Amino acid sequence: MSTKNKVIITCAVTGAIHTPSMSPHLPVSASEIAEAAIGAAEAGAAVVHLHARDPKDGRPDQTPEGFRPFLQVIKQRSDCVVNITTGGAPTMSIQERVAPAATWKPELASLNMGSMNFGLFPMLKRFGNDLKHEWEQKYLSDKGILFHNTFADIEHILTTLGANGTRFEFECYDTAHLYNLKHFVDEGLVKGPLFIQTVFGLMGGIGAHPDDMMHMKRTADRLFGDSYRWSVLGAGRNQLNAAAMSASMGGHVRVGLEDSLWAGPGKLATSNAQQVKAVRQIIEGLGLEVATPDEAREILHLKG
Ligand code: KMH
Ligand code: ZN
Repeated sequence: MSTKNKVIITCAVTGAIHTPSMSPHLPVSASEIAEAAIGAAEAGAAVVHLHARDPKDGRPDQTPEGFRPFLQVIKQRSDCVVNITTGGAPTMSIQERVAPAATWKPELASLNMGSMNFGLFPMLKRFGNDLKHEWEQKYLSDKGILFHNTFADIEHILTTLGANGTRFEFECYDTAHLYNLKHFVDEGLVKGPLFIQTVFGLMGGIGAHPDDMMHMKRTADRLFGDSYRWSVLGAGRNQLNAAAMSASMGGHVRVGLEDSLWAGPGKLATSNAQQVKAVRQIIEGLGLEVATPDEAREILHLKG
């Protein structure tokens, strides 16, 4: 089959950045996460990127058991590619973060390519009065959150999960992270095609201006030539314009409530599938096609 002009949509269905008080549509329980992932896949997402949450209060949960119930349902009802987070939440240790993907051996796992400040506190301005749980207030107030991804951490994840045939969504939040990835390519620890998820507009990372996007793309082109597949994640209100820019330049896209709660200015998205449908319309409007899960497997050389 020809995969030319096929665009992979990844849907990140819940994540660990947004908290339950911010939107009644954020999936929290295992059944909500499963239904959201299946709905996104039915709308056109070839890949679902998954985190778990504690159903009691919605806080991020990185225990392998927290993933089991929704992984089972998704596998029964969809052939989409499952991508398990190794980012977890920036407050977690690297041992906690790697455990779910080490246990469930998915086709894909995220891999965050450098340490950085993680600025969740700007969200307090918007949501401070609405936060129901004490943990949310504490989480968003912390101006000292470091997202810890040392060279040793990255190598640990690469070798632990690589041994199971898991491949990676390399999350790069700035140009330095592309150079970090190049180091691991030079060391022979990773092989192409690399699936590079460039992340724009998170506080602590690069901005979401078209110049920022072009700079990341040019740098990746220079470092990796044709041995990488480019995907774009625009945070918050940058989600769709960043995706449109990527698709129009031959890239892939990521949407989902992990990355943005919105369906337009001041309008909460009511589901992950809604965002997938919106980005699909853009892709098809550009005369491109959405990749099926099997086409995504072929493009990214996944184990299937
Ligand atoms: N929340 C995204 C910006 C991970 O799960 O490894 C980054 C992310 C991290 O998806
Ligand atoms: Zn994530």
